[in-house]
Amino acid sequence: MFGYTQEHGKIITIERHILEEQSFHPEATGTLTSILYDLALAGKFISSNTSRGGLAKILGSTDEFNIQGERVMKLDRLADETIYRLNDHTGRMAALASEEHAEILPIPEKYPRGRYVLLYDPLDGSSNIDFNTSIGTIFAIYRRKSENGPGTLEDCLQPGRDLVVAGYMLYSASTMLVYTTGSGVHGFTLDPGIGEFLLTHNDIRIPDTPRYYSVNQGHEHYWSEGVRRFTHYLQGFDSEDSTMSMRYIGSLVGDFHRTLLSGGIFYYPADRQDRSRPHGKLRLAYEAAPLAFIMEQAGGYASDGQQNILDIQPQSLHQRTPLFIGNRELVQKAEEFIQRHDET
Ligand code: FDP
Repeated sequence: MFGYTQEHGKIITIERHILEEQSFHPEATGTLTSILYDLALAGKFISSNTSRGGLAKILGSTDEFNIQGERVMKLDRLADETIYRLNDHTGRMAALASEEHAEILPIPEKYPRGRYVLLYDPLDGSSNIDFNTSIGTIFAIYRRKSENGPGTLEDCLQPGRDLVVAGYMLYSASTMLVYTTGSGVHGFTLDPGIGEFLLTHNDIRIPDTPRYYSVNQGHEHYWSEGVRRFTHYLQGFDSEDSTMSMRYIGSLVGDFHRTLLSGGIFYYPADRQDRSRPHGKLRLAYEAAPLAFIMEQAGGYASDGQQNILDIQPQSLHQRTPLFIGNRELVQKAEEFIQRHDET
């Protein structure tokens, strides 16, 4: 009636939702709840800046290149600093790690350290920024492994299976925050009028019937035989039944979000285009693992083509991985094609 999709007619803010989730865990201290508030606040800051775009003179790039060798866009920088500054002094984090920085980001000595580490991709899909196309932030929270003192690299190098919270913010026609603490996936839409994230997508499940496949088909020339044949299978070359439409934004959060809500598969396989990155483009810790955790919670599955993404123990902060993510049957089909046609 008021335009909000709410359970039992209730309007539920993200704050209230997080508190209700916390009440199911009597042992909880409220720390994670506070971290999620801070991330939601970061999302509001970033959203406000992305929506002002050219007005705020923050489109375009700086003169610098990040650890990935990509030019740093001004909005990337702003998003990166916003998340760091909202989390460095709260006493909840042992360390942070950002896709924009080579090393982990320590908590300054003057501030207390906490029990968690936060890994984040501040602004994913940044090559889309200047074209007013959707972009996003991805976050992943783990419990620290070290007992005390400054957080360590080892604290940040944990398999996705050990995630405590994973989520993303999508800056698009509307701004959304989607997260899981391991008990379902919930989506909130920012009402810019009141500055609140309101529950609009409770307990998201990936639809059983897949709708779209999503891949940068411009790279087909560089793919392995298995990936090429899998794509032809999706296009219905093997059987008319499996013909699927394709959608590709080139902005991982946007492509993932659509796959989650519509059903289907997103993949960014390994390719032979760039010898310096034989495992594809996407980063295990900042992109693949948190999205895999969300997808699994929504009833789907994510693989690197051979194994569950959540089982991979990262060896380095910026490790890359092939990613196949979406409906379980489709991802397993991709694994089958790769096993049958590609050398390992
Ligand atoms: P971008 O380079 O614009 O930051 O991982 C980064 C990413 O975007 C993903 O968001 C996106 O899925 C992918 O790269 C797009 O890569 P291609 O241009 O090679 O398709």
